[in-house]
Amino acid sequence: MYASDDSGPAMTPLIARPEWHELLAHASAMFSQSPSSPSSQSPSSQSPGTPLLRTLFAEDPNRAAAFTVQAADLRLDFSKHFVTAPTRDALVKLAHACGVEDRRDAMFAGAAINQTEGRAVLHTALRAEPNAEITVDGINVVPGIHQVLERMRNFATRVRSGEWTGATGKRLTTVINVGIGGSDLGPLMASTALAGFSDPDLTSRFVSNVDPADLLEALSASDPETTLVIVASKSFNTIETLSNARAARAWLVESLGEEAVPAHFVALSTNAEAVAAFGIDTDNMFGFWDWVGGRYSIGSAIGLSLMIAIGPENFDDFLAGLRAMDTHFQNAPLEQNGPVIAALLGILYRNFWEIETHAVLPYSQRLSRFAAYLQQLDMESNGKSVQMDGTPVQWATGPIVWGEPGTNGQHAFYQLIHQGTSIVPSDFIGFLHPEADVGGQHDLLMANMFAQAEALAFGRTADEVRAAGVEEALVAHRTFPGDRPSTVILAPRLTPSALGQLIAFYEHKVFVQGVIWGVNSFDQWGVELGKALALNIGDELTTPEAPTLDHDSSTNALIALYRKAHGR
Ligand code: G6Q
Repeated sequence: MYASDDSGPAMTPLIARPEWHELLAHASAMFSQSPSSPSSQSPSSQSPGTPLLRTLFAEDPNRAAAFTVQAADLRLDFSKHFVTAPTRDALVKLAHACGVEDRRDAMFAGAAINQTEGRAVLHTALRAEPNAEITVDGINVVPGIHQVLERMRNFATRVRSGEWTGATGKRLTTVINVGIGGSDLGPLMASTALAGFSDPDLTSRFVSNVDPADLLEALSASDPETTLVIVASKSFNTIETLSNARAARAWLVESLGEEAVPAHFVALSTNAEAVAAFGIDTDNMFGFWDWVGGRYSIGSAIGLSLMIAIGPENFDDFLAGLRAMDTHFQNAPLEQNGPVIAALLGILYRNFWEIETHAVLPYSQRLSRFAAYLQQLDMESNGKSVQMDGTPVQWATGPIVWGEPGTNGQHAFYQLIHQGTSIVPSDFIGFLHPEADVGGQHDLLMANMFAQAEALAFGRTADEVRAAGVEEALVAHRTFPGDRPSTVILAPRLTPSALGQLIAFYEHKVFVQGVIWGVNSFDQWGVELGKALALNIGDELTTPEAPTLDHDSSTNALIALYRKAHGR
């Protein structure tokens, strides 16, 4: 068992491990075989040769099956990556050497693995069965989790049925979630993804940005008499959220009076004192705990807006989906473990191919916010450059994550992925069955997804272009190098359970990478600095007396210009 005062498994520097060197030799050999690898691309190279992925598939007719993993309901096809069985073995050896399994077990057991904040990391407990036992500081946290879930279910049911009404007795039909970052992106993404499961009589809105346009847009489309405002803030001291919540409260009070607040405002937070000070009765607060990180909080009270939209039963299915992937992650051998393999491939590209970005390409319009959600999950977790013990890493860490749904992206940025000078490993995410179909369009959607993954991997050689009768002057332009690796993730349907599985798949992928890189995936000091600096500059922008500015000359000039524009 991993002890909380240990400095983690990365006692031997990652790059000094024999497994790292084995992998380096292995990856370099493969790297040099791909005509598309950066080292093979010189200005003089006329046309790339046969893509390495073509060779790998030709050598092993069983390749697709050999590199496909079933993780709960997700079918994960990793065959279009630069891996052979020995590569996979070398990657898995690295994971073993870095203590991935011990660290995973420590997380699930409630050890304080978030060392810089001295906290356990227990988003997995949020979806544990009621009879599970997970202790933090000697106390089983599971009963408390289920008590909050039960209160959420009761409240959501009453709102949905119209039993819980607004102050004037009208049914609440608009739910505005006011929160930011982890208190916004999860419920926003999941509500968008599961809109097909939502009560059509309810409208969900999300206000996050301190830009007044965000709040005004939501309020101007809402009626105070029929609106429920959910103030979602773990700390309840986030300036954006409190500013928006105060303004929303004033909007309500202006038309319905102070006494209307309890019927229209609830809070999701760990900070009961601040909730009460804000003016929300703590009877109308749904709590959670410091061991739930913001970006991992969708299964906690932060999911209340989602539960109201899709109903408690669907929310339970969502939790069951998260739990199904937890079970897979805990039990599957590493070489058959979906999140582990995905993490290791990410390490292969980031550290041995020096690739900086990773694209997430869902073939589902409902997943339009999924890449944004993963951006936070991945980049806030592993965008770190010091190890647990504070020493600098000597290897690359988290990639830049980005993406948009297909097929839209195909008509925009895919050009670069196909024929640009950067290799962008990509995740294609699709569903066998649509929520509803229109004239066979789902077939077309999926045909596009399969075709893109195929074209990226295998390309189109110059000879094939010539054979198609293309004039010589255009051959180079119409040649596709291939060797653009991707994972194809398929689920039967986009259900609450499937969404839960997808989320947990990525949570655990990010976790495994953080363990191998030796960083703390669960703090976010970079966010904290921005919060503190903005408070200071906020005062300088608004104070009536000209402040003494001691920033750099650029920041000083910007502040002065802004003050002048406002006649201050
Ligand atoms: C997430 C981060 C961050 C956080 C927001 C909102 O992991 O910690 O995105 O969720 O800053 O914080 P509050 O919920 O405390 O308002």
